[in-house]
Amino acid sequence: MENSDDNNDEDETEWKTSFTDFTVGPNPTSPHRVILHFDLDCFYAQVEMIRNPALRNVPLGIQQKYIVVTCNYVAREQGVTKLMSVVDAQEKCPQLVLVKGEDLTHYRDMSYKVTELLMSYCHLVERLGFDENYVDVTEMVEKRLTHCSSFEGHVYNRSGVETNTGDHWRLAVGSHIAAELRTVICSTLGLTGCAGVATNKLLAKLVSGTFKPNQQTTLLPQDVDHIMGHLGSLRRLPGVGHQTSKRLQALGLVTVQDLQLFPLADLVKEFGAHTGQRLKNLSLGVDDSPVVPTGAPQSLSDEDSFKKISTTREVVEKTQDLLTILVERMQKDGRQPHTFRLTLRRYSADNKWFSRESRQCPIPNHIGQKVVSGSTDATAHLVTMAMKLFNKMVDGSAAFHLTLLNVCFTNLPPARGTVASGKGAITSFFTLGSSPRNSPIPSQTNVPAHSHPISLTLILTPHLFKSIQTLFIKRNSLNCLLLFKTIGTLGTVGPYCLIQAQKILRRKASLVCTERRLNVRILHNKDMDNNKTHQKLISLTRVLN
Ligand code: TTP
Ligand code: MG
Repeated sequence: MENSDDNNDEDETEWKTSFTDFTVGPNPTSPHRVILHFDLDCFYAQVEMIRNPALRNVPLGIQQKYIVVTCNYVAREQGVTKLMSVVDAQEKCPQLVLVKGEDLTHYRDMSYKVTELLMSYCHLVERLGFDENYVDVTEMVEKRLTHCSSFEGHVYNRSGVETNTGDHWRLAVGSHIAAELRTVICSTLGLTGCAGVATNKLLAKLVSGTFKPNQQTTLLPQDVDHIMGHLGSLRRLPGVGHQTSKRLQALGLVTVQDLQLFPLADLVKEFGAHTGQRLKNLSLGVDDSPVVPTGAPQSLSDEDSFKKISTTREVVEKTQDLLTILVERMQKDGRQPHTFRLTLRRYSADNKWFSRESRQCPIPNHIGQKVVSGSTDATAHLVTMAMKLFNKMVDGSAAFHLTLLNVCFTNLPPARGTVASGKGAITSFFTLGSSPRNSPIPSQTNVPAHSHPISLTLILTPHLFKSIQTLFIKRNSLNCLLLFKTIGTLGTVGPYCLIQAQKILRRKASLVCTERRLNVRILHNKDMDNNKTHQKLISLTRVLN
């Protein structure tokens, strides 16, 4: 997804920048990497259609302010597009049903569920915005003993159904894994999406939307020149934003092909050695960047844009509204923030999108503690801090015109109980059960369409989390059992049920544990419905949910 200026996911982008300076997965310069890129279909619209199935068959648009940020595919067939103005969309499609999409809570929650689900199959998952994830499945591919003779889904620029896999068996296996993961996402969460399969992140992202919706495409190395040569505008290159493309344009470069042909030395002169080389590589489809597992966010923020705020009273009110929600999110997260940042955007006719200014200050310990404990006066203290920062940027006694305010908690400690692996790698999620190393992804045949998953979520106290974490570290059956006994300390289930639960869970389940929550997701099918133990498990989930 391309972030709009008004999109509140600043903290989302910071999820992926946390641990970029070390290599985690397989060697990123290897030509044998298999990278998947997933992009959900009309994401916000799908979430709304799950919340209200009556919206499934009507043209649906998600409205933020005066813009339809996305719409379902029924609306797209009638000419509505993403980022169309509401007026234009209604003109194109008078029956368009509009749902307000300014509150991101449901989208954010679903977005994390998708990432967590992918992480329960492969530890190398990197989030990109709300509805995209990269997954490095190189190791999973190597571990599959079968060399596929055909590809799942489309193969870019090739029409033959049975493309000979030849040297590309890894990509072919990757295409099967992509299809299986799309099936799991659909059967578990009810979401469809597209996937791209290629040898690096850039190419996987570029190829994934070739056929939409709910389809997937693999790119073979011999077609890299073709896809790069047909991109057209430089803005199609992930990583080339508005500012960079303006600088490239000043050098006379408009298309990706222009950049391919432009001398590297001249790029280096303009951008420096690192960025110059990176731009050149991007234009050629070369991308060595590793898939960096997503860690806990390093900041949490919220913002709102508006036509005009020009009085101090309005600033106080808006800041208070934003902080009330942000403090709630911070409290759920459980970590104590140490820095507070206020960002604003002044109206500027000529440079509408890039005139943000920020000031930040430390959060005194007693206020940080109030935030975490959910104390009611935390917001009031923070508003006072915000106004001090505001006064450093704006002279409230003179006329001013703001179009955006953003409040942000930064300098968050790493999630407690994180598991270190490799050179300082931290991941706050860890999985058991359907780990890719232990068990295959349920394929389309063993996750029938009528199957429906059971999920239960336990909110963990620090003590419970610590016990569970210890048990996760050594994955053996004794520890599985202990794990369920630990859950049993909640006093709701007897040991017999736990043993049975564990047996079932080992067959078809994934566990994802974060510092605050343990998610147990059980993929089950009709056969299991008659099973007595399974019934017990269902009642267990009801009690615990
Ligand atoms: P996209 O993946 O760009 O769009 P989409 O998932 O709605 O549709 P597609 O089937 O084409 O992938 O963006 C993901 C979500 O992000 C989208 O549902 C709404 C939101 N969004 C914004 O808030 N602002 C934006 O500028 C865009 C493009 C999307
Ligand atoms: Mg999408």
